[in-house]
Amino acid sequence: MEMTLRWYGQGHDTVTLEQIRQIPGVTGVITTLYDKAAGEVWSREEIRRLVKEVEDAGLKISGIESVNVHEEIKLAGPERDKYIRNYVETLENLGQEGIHLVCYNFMPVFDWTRTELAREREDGSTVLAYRESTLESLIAENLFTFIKGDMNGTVMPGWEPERMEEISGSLEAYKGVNEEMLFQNLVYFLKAIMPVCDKYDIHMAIHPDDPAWSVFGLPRIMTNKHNLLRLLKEVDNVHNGITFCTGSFGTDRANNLTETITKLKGRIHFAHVRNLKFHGDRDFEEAAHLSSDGDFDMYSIMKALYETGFDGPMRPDHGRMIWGEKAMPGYGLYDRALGACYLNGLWEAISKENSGKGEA
Ligand code: DNO
Repeated sequence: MEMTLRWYGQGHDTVTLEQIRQIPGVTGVITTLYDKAAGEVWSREEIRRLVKEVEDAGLKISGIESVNVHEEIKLAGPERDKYIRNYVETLENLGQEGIHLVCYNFMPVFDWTRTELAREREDGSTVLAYRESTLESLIAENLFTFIKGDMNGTVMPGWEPERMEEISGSLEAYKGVNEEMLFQNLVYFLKAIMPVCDKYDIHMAIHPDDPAWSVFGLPRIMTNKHNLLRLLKEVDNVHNGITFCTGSFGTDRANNLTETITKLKGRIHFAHVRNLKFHGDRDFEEAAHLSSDGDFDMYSIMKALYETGFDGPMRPDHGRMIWGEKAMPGYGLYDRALGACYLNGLWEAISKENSGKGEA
């Protein structure tokens, strides 16, 4: 396992590479070319510049999150093959620059969805939260306006103003697209990109839908163990894998995290590990990483990853906003640094127990 932190790039992130370098045990970043629109080709020069910037700071790029998938591909629109060719070209360029992990999602229109970005907790920290009844009281076009005041001046992934401007048209385009159609479009996409992934040994790692159910009536498919396993089987290539995100997959309390990790053995290429605190079904907030602060048993999650031989990058996921920090909600430095240390501590203990060196 390699501990990493997500970094949005200079000019987009309030956190610097120098700060990340000082978190003990963090050796890599998960990053992206944040200005790229879905469907645009990433050139070798742009990728090389990013690699150099990260390496000059004493870190490495452990993977890309995300290379976004154009809606035409998700919709099987008339231009899907053109956008797949662009995606393949980007993968080719990433492969040539030594990058072997790409996280992406296949959620229509919206990426991850929350109804609050700064819910205040008892200790004064703020967290992201989701309440289904709030979502149901809003129309999709208004969600962005509802939450944007709490973005601390940042542009959040999946909530880019340009994307929001097109929202009505995008929602309209999905009328008549059901989950099976979306699933088949994902399979088509994966089959088309597997040859370039094989050539450069690029692990594709799909992110589960967040939350793990349909929002605003849009189809969502990466929501449960059955669908994840079905996808792995339909495109049975080790380069077709999963980003196991506990905080997304775990939003549905029927999803058993440790059992699913065990079933996905060998196909989890990237792990996002965080905790949730539930106030009811479909009503939760993002807690600190520590087990006692939320409802997940983080020790068991880490143990399941360890026992299945997980050896990819892991990152602490959304953190609380603490100590007066002003950053992109979920992506401040302080609480994610605490999360990285805690997860590294669990991992050290589990490794030592398993190598018989655990006794004091
Ligand atoms: C939110 C993230 C997602 C994730 C994408 C992957 O904080 O977990 O935006 O990066 O869904 O493509």
